[in-house]
Amino acid sequence: MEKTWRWFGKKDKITLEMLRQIGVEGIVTALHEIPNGEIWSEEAIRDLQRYIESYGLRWSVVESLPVSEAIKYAGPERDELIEKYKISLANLGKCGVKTVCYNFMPVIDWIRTDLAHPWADGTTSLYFDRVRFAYFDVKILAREGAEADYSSEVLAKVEELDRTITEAEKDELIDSIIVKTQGFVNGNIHEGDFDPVGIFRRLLAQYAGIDREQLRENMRYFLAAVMPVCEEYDVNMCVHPDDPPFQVLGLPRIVTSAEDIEWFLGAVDNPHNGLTFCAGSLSAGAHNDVVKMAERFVGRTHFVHLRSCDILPNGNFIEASHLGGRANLVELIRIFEREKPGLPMRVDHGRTMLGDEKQGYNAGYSFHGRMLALGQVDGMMAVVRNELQNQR
Ligand code: DNO
Repeated sequence: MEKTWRWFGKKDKITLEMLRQIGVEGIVTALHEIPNGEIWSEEAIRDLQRYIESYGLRWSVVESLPVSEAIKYAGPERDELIEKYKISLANLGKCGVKTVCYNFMPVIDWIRTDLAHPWADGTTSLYFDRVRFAYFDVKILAREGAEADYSSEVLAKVEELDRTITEAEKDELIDSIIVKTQGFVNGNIHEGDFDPVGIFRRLLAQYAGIDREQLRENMRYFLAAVMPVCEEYDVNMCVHPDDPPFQVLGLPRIVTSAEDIEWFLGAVDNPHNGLTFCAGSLSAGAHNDVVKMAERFVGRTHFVHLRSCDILPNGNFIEASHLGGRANLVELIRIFEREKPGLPMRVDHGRTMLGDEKQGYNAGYSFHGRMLALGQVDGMMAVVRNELQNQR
């Protein structure tokens, strides 16, 4: 697989010079400064591409070309936004950037409740705590009917937490769930936004009455509309699975399981309609057998995120070592190296360690932690390639 790295553009403290030194071959990035829904011009794409190439690297994958909310909930401006999306795709294709990652998660992209969960060795990682998440939903967001989505056991713990939680802890929870994890991935809420909870409530309201079936239909509509451009310019679209892979906050999530993936691949059955195989997101769902899913969907996988989660007995999940957890990266690498050796792969997230915590990196996107993970993955890939050679 091609070793790629998510880089957040010229303002990223982690420079292309540093990445070249640690063996990165391809860059995963986006035109982060262009607002969601606006056209990516050929000139702007070429400008960033030339910059990347001047370091001896290539722009391998776009993550993400964001799909605007109105496309997801089928607002009146949907067709106009899709036309713009098609122009951006064509411009990327003309420049030779042909793998485009996006997601179809309503309102909120990936979700964690704790961005610095301590490990015994002094490092920290990302974490999802079911009770704290329910607390956010029931007590902070105060979403109508939220209680119905949680067990009585979880609700009892929410009440318990309510007796001890401080205002500062509440703010931190809001920051973790809807601010710090969202802005830098071109999400709906950004650091410094006034009243993020109010913005969030307004966004949720746009999805009133939209259930799984309707969201699926909107995804099918979007994919069918962009496929002709993908065919013309040989661009591969690859949807990122929902993270975590289950329903949240009363919103439908439709890329959570093997059945969901089968559905969207079949709904628009075109090889350009594919998947970002995010082992981390998928492994956070107890219903997902990640290795089996890789075997089943490798043919339509255009991009891979290597990361692994552990699900704890209380249902919380933690981002595990890239060498451990439920995802079984060794087996995944065996499948991808055998079936599609050229696939772009990036290590996804890493521990915060060795001073990363002082750098203000985007949540999950440390330097040392990701470098360690890349070293581990690089080693696994070398062993797997050796196995494959010996079999020939
Ligand atoms: C989080 C990322 C996601 C991903 C988007 C793709 O770390 O994996 O935010 O980039 O969902 O559109």
